[in-house]
Amino acid sequence: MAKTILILNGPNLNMLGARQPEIYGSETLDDVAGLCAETAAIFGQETELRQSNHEGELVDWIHEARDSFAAIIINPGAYSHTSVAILDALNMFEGPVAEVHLSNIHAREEFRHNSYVSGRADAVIVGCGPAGYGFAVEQVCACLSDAVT
Ligand code: CA2
Repeated sequence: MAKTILILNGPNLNMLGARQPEIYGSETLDDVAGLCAETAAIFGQETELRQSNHEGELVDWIHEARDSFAAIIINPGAYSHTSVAILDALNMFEGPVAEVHLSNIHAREEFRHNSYVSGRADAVIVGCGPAGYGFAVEQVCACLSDAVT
């Protein structure tokens, strides 16, 4: 049976749609979950979206993904710029990894320009808003179908 694509979201992303719509848009994380599920269905895949405000919980979920999920899409939020722990966990995962940022982190404050996670990601999508998650699903589905052909 095909494994699911795990979509992880870091701190404060549960507030999506409720605050700072000028930066992050007005769609909610539930809307993002719907977009991802619909996009994955086109490719015969399924998605599961999770969000945590805790670095260790994200690390635990990445460990879980090693046996239980086909690919990881991750918006690590502010942990992108600080977390070697999340990078180390992703380096232990063997499937495709795509990193998503709603905003263009390169056009924002300098401290947002580096993402540790980008060192492991197979694809990085920034500045496309919630649509970026859909692009990431398309990308990992393409990687997964390449892997079986
Ligand atoms: O652009 C992105 O997706 C970020 O990962 C979002 C993070 C930020 O720290 C990164 O530099 C870039 C912040 C997530 C905060 O999410 C909110 C959503 C709605 C309202 C307030 C915060």
